[in-house]
Amino acid sequence: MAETQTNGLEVLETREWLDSLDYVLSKGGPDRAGRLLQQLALHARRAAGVNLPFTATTPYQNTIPIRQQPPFPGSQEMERRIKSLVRWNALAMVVRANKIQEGIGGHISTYASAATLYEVAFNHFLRARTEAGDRDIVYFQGHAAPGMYARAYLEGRIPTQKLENFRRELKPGGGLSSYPHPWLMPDFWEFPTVSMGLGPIQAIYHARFIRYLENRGLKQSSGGKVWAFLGDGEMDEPESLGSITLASRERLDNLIFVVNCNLQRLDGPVRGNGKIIQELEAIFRGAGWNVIKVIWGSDWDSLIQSDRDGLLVRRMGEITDGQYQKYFVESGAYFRQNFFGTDPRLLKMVEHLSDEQLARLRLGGHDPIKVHAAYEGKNITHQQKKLNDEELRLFRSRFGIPIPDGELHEAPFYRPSDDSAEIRYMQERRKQLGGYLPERKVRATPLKPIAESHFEEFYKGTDGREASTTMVFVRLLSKLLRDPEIGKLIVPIIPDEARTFGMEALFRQVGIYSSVGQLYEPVDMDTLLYYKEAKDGQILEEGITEAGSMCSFIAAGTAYANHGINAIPFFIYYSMFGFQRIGDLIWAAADMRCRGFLLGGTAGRTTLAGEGLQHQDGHSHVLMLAVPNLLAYDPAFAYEIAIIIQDGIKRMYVDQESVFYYLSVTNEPLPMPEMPAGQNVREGILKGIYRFKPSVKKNAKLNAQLFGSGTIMYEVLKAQQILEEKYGVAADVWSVTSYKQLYREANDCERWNMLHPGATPRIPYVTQVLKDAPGVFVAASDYMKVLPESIAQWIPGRLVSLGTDGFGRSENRASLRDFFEVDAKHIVLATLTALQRERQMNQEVVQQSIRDLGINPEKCNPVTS
Ligand SMILES: Cc1ncc(C[n+]2csc(CCOP(=O)(O)OP(=O)(O)O)c2C)c(N)n1
Ligand SMILES: [Mg+2]
Repeated sequence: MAETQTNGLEVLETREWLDSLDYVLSKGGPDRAGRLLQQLALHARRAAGVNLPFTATTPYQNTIPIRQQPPFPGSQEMERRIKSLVRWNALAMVVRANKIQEGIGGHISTYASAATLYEVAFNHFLRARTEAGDRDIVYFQGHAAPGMYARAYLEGRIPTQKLENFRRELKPGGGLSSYPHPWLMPDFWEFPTVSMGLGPIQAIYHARFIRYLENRGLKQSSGGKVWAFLGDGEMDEPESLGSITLASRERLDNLIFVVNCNLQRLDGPVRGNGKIIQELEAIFRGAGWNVIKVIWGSDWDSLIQSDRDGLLVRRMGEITDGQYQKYFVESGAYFRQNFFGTDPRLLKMVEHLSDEQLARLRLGGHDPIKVHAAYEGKNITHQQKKLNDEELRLFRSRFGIPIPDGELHEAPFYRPSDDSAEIRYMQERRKQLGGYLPERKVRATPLKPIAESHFEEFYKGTDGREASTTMVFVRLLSKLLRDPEIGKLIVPIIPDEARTFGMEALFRQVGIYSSVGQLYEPVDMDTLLYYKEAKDGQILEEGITEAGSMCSFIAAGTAYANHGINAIPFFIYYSMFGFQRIGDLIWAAADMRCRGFLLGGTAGRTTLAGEGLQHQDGHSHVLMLAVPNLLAYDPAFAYEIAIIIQDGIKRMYVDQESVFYYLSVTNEPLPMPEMPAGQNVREGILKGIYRFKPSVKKNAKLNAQLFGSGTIMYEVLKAQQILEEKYGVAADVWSVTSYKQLYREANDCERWNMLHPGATPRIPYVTQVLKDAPGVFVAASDYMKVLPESIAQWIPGRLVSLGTDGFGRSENRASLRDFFEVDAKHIVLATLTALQRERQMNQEVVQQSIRDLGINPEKCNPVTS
């Protein structure tokens, strides 16, 4: 291409065409020119089959041409000085943190390369309050946190002491968290963005959720925008790009991604052999986004304007990112020779510039490449955390910070006085934009307690009729949806499994949210439960995206803070595709003090029949142990679900606790019993254990305590009967609704006792309730054995744990429970074995029981088979 362009005739021909186009442009404007070009392309294709190569990219130049640049609205000089102050203090924070404690860390270059992006936004765009009373929602790039702290310090919002304790949160008086963590800094950060990829996907779903709130009439104010500041390396995370079509499909013009293409990630260039800016442009344009590229700074303007034949822009487009990085660190002479030297005409374009000017051409300015060049270009690696005194001196001088050489070694912070021009300017700008950012506030007022009457029907049981716990949940949800107070606040979220969970009745009851309503006649229109989409629909039917659904859950579950709306999300999903699929988003939700209910549907390794290894979940409850502020329940009965959800709404929305819930629900239809009488049943359900069914056998010599959870409870109840009838063992059955709650509380007691040696020791709840329970202890659940074992040390006796360790199988429930050894016969055998170990039973009885129960002692071990 370049070669043919040097052919004189062609050059002339091209010129003529360009002149003609210029004429059309000047007479008819860009629209006319665009139509003409389309017609030309069509003509070339029809007449001679000319195939224009498909391209989603535009040339490697700024999207906004020089002519269309609006004038800069503020004082560039003042903003330059403020930026220098922010940059100095951000740098000093990291350098000081590392000087005081070697290796405490912190990123310098992320913020350094993005400072201009942030400062322009802070001074002119990011609104803490809009005229309509709305506000912008901002996802800050996690690794740029030092810049946000430094700015807040200059704004007078963070004292020097805290800045001093950056990354030293446990110091007296507290410090600043390394990255954005609402859990640790609940008045400052709103979004934990530092696990890369989670910010962009959450921003998309948040922007969509805002539209949902508006369309449903829950949010009055509008006009706020969602901003996400992102790294170019970060865009490789599947979460970053995986949901971008949602934004265009939903026409989310309230969403802005600012991708800082500094071409660099930690180890090296993001696309050494390619061009990340072009790659991202193609992806986003292809997905229907409006992409604005900012590549070259004003210094290049005159060169670009004189590039009549497009030689320069073509050359710019040829260079790989890796090579650009080389230019940033090389001399002007190298740049001249290597970049411009490929064509005498290019060389001519810059002959009026000295090598020095050429080098400066690439550095300085306000665009990301130049900011990046100014910092990184000095051979400072991306991971650098320490600077020597000479480097500090250079920075000090470049930023014009009045710190004498003698004090530089300490990298002191610097804040001009409140009445300095800089501080007054930045305060005034923020005032104009409605206040400071970031700032986290709880904007909703607590809900009033909800009516007990919604829950009462579930206390009575089903009178022998069979119902799965999923059906129970769905029934409860549909009742709550009708509540005059909280009904509208409920946000049901489903990734394409509503019919699996028997929720299709809700389609009709509350509708599926769609920003455009329903533009087609659904095929199932004539059925009662047709797929009804509506603009004010309440269900978020997300399609097959657990990650997207979780982002909706987070947007809804944090709306109490972000939007002053007590949205109550219920996200029901295939439990296997919960924590192990999107655990990091659950972790982020926890950090964000998100509220709401996660429901792991079709739960249980042996309860989900037929589906096999990749569907049967026997470990989500183990994984959920990890999330500090999550309450996890594995309920067996309808009334347990009612009590837990009732309490959850109270704790989260009335009492305003920063907790959220996980309930596993199953699809095995079973008769739901009535709630046993007794004061402590309700308490036991919430705390994790209560006696569900004592043995009818009085004064038995042999005793056992059986723990059951979820549907395995029914196997435990069968075992209770066999033990009583065939082996003379009086067994009490306990419902364990939450091993996690018991584990947490027992640890709490232990810890308190350790720290208070002289005081009366606290006794864990589980120990208290079992204190007079005689005999052996056997637990069975549809989860891994480690779950009951987590509380073994607080049981007044040795605990035998039966569980479902291993890979699932496609089979029916009975075979699965036999295979995993969690059915009634194995519970009986485990109990007899425990009794024998206590020397309360003869070995012969146990041996005989194996034959009687029909257990094959040589069967393979499910854990490894
Ligand atoms: C999910 C995840 N993986 C890895 C990291 C560790 N990490 C921190 S910064 C970084 C590189 C970031 O590069 P980029 O997104 O280009 O940001 P830049 O600092 O260049 O602005 C990595 C890999 C992380 N924070 N999150
Ligand atoms: Mg980068």
